[in-house]
Amino acid sequence: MALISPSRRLRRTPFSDGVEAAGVKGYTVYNHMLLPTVFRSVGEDYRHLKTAVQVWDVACERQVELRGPDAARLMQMLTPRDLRGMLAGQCFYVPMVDETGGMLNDPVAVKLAEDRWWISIADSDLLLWVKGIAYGYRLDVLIDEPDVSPLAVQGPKAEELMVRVFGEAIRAVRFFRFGWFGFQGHDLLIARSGYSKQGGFEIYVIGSEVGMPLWDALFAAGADLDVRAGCPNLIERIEGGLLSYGNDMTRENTPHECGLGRFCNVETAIGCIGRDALLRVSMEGPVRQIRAIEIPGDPVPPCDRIWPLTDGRGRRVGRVTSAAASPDFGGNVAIGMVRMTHWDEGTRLVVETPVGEREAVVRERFWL
Ligand code: THG
Repeated sequence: MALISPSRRLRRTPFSDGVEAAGVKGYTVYNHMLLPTVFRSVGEDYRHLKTAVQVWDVACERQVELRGPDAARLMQMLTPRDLRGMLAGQCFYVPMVDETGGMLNDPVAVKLAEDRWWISIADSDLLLWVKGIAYGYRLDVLIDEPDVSPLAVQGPKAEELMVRVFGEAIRAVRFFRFGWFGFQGHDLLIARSGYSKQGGFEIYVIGSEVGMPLWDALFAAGADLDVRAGCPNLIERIEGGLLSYGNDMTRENTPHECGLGRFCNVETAIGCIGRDALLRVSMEGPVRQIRAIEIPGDPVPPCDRIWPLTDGRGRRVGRVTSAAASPDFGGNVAIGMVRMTHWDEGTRLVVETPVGEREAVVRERFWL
């Protein structure tokens, strides 16, 4: 494939110098920003992520900040997940939908205070939707994209590395909670979260000044832990069932189709946009849903377009939207959307890949 031409529109991050020095081999574009996709090879990065600790430049997980008296009200308008029980210091994975119930984003909501929230967005221009809603409803809230850049520390040795840099207190941070930690005179918000199933933390770095000093400190402290630069890993995230907005779901899908019904409380999320549409789909249930798909045999190429799923007789029953060869499961792991008639565990289907037809088997999940 050709190179990506750099320009100001394709934003660098506070950690880009470190990423380049570490020998990044591939990038994608996410929220108009560089996101590394591979350092050594996707397979080598995968094995290392599952055994050691990696530092990820995920600055592309941009924050949409809501600040002001109407911040909490606006936040509840944006998601069908009930936020009434959410405390400052918590993070919630929240589907966001339009008035038809179509997925607009699947961010992590970070509650800093009753009147101050961050929406840590996936790859869509959510800021424009949020500003439009606030303006249309004349809400008393300021909305912008602050200069905040998440740096993730992921892997089984992540906690050990974090303790060395931030102290023992980091151990007390629970899953999807955060605390404030000092580093060279800067306050950093650190949550136990991240886009892998290997455990770890996300450091929300405010401003760009402390980016490289923090990057360097993590590598200096973790030399004997074999800390390496890494990135969200395609194989590991498919195995873990972590969805990718724009790949596995779009505005065409409801949260229920995406298997995100457990993050929707349509009865109690009063005031949420799309509530009427979602009340219908949550009553009737979806007629297609995201499934883990196994594609036995040789490695398939990257899934950069829809791969149709058919039954044995050539009739269309769904699609595959992400796929990768998995060293630990053998064959290929994939994510797809499958019609109700064919979504049961063990159903054998055919997937049309760019390299020809392959067997596909519906799975409950890849992870345990
Ligand atoms: N961290 C932060 N921002 C993000 C992501 C992240 N923004 C973009 C993207 N990732 C948003 N998508 C997801 C998808 C899955 C999860 C988080 C963000 C996730 N899911 C867990 C799971 O499914 O096992 C836990 C969900 C839960 O139980 O609440 O972590 O990664 N800052």
